[in-house]
Amino acid sequence: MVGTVISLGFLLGFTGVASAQMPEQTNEFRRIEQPIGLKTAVTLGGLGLIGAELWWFLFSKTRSQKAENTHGVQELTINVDGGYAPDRIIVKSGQLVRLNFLRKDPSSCLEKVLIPDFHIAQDLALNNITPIEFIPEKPGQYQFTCGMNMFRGVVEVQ
Ligand SMILES: [Cu+2]
Repeated sequence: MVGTVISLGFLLGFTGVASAQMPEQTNEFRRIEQPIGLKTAVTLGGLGLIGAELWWFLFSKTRSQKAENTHGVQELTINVDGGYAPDRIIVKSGQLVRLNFLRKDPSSCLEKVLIPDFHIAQDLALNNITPIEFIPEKPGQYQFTCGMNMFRGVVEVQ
């Protein structure tokens, strides 16, 4: 669904820019001059959509979230469904972290999660929560990945 909206946005974006510029490039189109305001609006609209597009691909997929601290445990649920959401987890050093991996994706790609820096390699049960605990001693960025290193997330220790 989201993918469809994105590609539609792309299409509209490029068509918008292309059609707005066409009258300047070919003689046959000169006669049906559109008001400059409309051309500008269409061009800007197109560029805006392309911009939104880029933003989506570059930034929106990184969803960062701070782990909730309850009774000395920094806890957070991570949805495992075509990737990890959130995929940037912010925690404090020197305190137990519990990441609750809720795996909804049946693909074997995501059946395992690895956090090499903490020597963790854990199988995730489908449609279940698998808690993973560790204590990050030093601030830094610690990557976690699926078994094949295709999907990634980061634990940012502050
Ligand atoms: Cu994988």
